[in-house]
This record gives sequence, C-alpha cells and structure tokens, in this order.
Amino acid sequence: MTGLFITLEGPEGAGKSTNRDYLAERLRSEGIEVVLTREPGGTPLAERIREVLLAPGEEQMNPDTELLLVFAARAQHLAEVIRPALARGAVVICDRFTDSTYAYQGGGRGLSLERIATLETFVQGNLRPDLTLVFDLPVEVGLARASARGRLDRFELEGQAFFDAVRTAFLKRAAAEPARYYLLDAAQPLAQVQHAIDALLPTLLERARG
Ligand code: T5A
Repeated sequence: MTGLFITLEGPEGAGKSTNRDYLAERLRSEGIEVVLTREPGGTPLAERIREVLLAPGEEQMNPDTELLLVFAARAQHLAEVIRPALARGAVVICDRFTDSTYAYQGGGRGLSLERIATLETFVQGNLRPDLTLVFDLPVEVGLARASARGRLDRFELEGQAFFDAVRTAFLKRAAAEPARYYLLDAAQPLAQVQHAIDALLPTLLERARG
C-alpha cells in the first residue's frame, strides 16, 4: 500500500500553514491517518538545518550552500518521516517541498534548474508529490501578512524582485503540469480559500482510500 503525498506551496504569508492544518483536520475527521510536516525541517536534525537556513547572519550564505542545505534537510526528512509514512499508507501533508527549491533557489537566486533537477533525482529518486496546492497572491499582500507576525527571517528580508521571481516560478511550474497542481487564489478571504479546498475533498478521500 502506498499513501498520498500532498504538498502546499506558494510565496511568503500565502496561508500554507493555516490551510495545512485545516486540510489535515478535514481528512482526519474522515478517519484518514494524516502526517503533518514541513520543510525545511520535519525531523530534529532537519529542523537544525532549518535554523541555519532562516537565521539572518553577518556572513552571506553562498547560493550553492543554501541549495545543498535544503536538500540535506530533505534527505533526512524523506528517510525519517515521509517515506515511512507513505509506506504504511498515510496521507502526508507537507508545508513546502521541492517546488520551493525551484522557486526560491532557482527563480529567486537564479541557480540552474538542471542542477536542481539533478539533486532532486539524487535525493528523491522518482518520488514526487501526488498533488501540490499552490497558494498564489500578490507579493506585497503576502509580505504584509508575514511582517505582521514580527521579526523577519533571512528569506523575508529579500527585496521585491526576488519575490516576484519566486511567484513567477511557482506559476510557471503549475501551468506546466496542471494534472499535479491545484492553483488557489490566496488573496481571497480565508473562508473562500477553504471553500476551494473543500471542493477537493471528495477526490482526496477517494485517492487516500485507494
Ligand atoms: N525555502 C524553503 C527555500 O528557500 N527552499 C526550499 O526548498 C524550501 C522548502 C521557509 C523559508 O524557506 C524557504 C522559503 C521560505 O522563505 P516558512 O516559514 O516555511 O519558511 O515559509 P513562509 O512562507 O515564510 O511561512 P509563512 O508562515 O510566512 O506563510 P504561510 O504558511 O504561507 O502563511 P500562514 O498560514 O502562516 O499565514 C500568514 C498570516 O496570514 C493570515 C494567517 O492568519 C497568518 O496570520 N492568513 C490570512 N489572512 C487573510 N486572508 C487569508 N486568506 C489568510 N490566510 C492566512
């Protein structure tokens, strides 16, 4: 039996964490085993790598270092959490995954997409999400939501051009593979975003029950 791998993606402050919890609750109330996790992070060791990635520091992080740290955390997360959960038939809901690498390190930092694809295959083999929800919204709306929470992390300190490139990369990936991506207008009021998620539930339940 293999489970269902769902990822939530989008720019800063798009509502991924809020709706990750919402989706998990809806599936659990139907008796489905859900493993809720996030990237970078998801295991104690991967969370330590997350701290390194997010902490602003005096020494500028080289983009290749950033890319390798993201995939190092992912290798640990896959081995310890994601693969075992999928193997026992659970639904894994992950707040960000490799689409974020294509968007932030590829789009934002301008690293080669081929290099990212090489690391993706090295770390994941042929594992890819079954479904990816992309929470799309104007950059300034997302950043305003994120800044309302207080101190900004190393990525949130980037400028408008970086986040425009991130958003464009997500939209491009979603357009290129419509069967895997489900695009949501995350600028809408939360109730409407969750209404759109509800519309997906019958399909998700069917797939989760195999
Ligand atoms: N990263 C990650 C990479 O560079 N490469 C990678 O490969 C990976 C995996 C991780 C950072 O790491 C980078 C990208 C990121 O910069 P993170 O904390 O996981 O950071 O990601 P963030 O996007 O920074 O997380 P946020 O918490 O800021 O955004 P969320 O989760 O999208 O938003 P959420 O749910 O916390 O909501 C933010 C606020 O908006 C409100 C919520 O109540 C909350 O206050 N809100 C709404 N308000 C109005 N209307 C709605 N529809 C709303 N939805 C939510």
